[in-house]
Amino acid sequence: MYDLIPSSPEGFLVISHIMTMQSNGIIRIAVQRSGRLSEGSLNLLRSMGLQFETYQNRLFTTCRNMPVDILSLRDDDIPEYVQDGIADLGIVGSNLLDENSATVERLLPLDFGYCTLALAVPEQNSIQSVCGLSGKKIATSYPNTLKRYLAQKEINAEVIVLRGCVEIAPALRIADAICDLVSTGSTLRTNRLRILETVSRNQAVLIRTPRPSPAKQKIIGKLLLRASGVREARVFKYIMFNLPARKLKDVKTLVPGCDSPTVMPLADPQMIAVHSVVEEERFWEVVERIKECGGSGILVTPIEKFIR
Ligand code: PRT
Ligand code: ZN
Repeated sequence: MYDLIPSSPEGFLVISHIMTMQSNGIIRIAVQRSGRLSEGSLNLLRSMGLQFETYQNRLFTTCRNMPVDILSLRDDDIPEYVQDGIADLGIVGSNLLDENSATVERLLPLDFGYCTLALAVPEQNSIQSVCGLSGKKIATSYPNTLKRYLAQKEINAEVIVLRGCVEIAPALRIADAICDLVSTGSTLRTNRLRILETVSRNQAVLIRTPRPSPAKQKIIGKLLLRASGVREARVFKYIMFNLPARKLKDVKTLVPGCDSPTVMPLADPQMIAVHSVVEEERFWEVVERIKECGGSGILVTPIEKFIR
């Protein structure tokens, strides 16, 4: 028996449907059915080479080319489904994992669904730091995470739990401050709120059930390699440039590549061509250093897949 309590009636429906299915070694991946992580999750699975169709309101999709089923669920249900082995893998926001006590293994951050969980107060409010929240009311949908944070900072505030529309709580005088997810910041601006402090930085994460069978673990291992390949391809760019040969030692540490950069001779014996990969976030810093070392003809291309 599962001790799972799904957060929606639909959850019961999914469980009963799955319980009637034969356990046939097929890997089940749970993704958000309709929300901010849906498109990113399906794009990732397609980039991993999985071929499938998606139709609205379908709970299951079977992949054509791999022993994989995709379950489309409410995001809140995914951690428990994965914990209890109803799904073998899942994609959810790390904010949900921090909030939820489900026991799952975090396999890989996925580089989409970026947001922060932030404390915010009305623009005109005189509170300037989190210490000013002592004795105040804070509205949030993330009470566990917030309580942990407040305990860590030794702030004694009252936590008001709201399931939605947290941003209007100060205007309704339900709370003095809010603790909510922020991505573009436009909701805060519209409601004339300003960020006081970031509680956590979040993104979508690939999670795994704690005890997959050895047969399933083999397929999960393959899927993980593919997911890492897709992620690394997003994080890295392929870079090519010409360089005075004598400067190679200066540049080598900047663009180490997988093991070592590829170096090729040019018609001019004083010059070489260097090919390597560079992380997107270090990109401009690296290009500036290459230029300082006399690098020229710097070409950068996206990477389709990158397996280390
Ligand atoms: O129906 P279901 O339960 O599946 O979906 P949901 O409505 O609970 O979740 P959804 O789709 O809103 O969010 C799913 C996940 O996306 C979250 O758990 C986060 O990991 C991630 N994510 C990324 C966000 C945001 N960005 C985000 N901005 N989740 C919610 N928001 C909300 C936020 O709560 C606030 O209301 O968007 C508003 C702020 O957005 P900005 O752009 O105005 O700052
Ligand atoms: Zn949800």
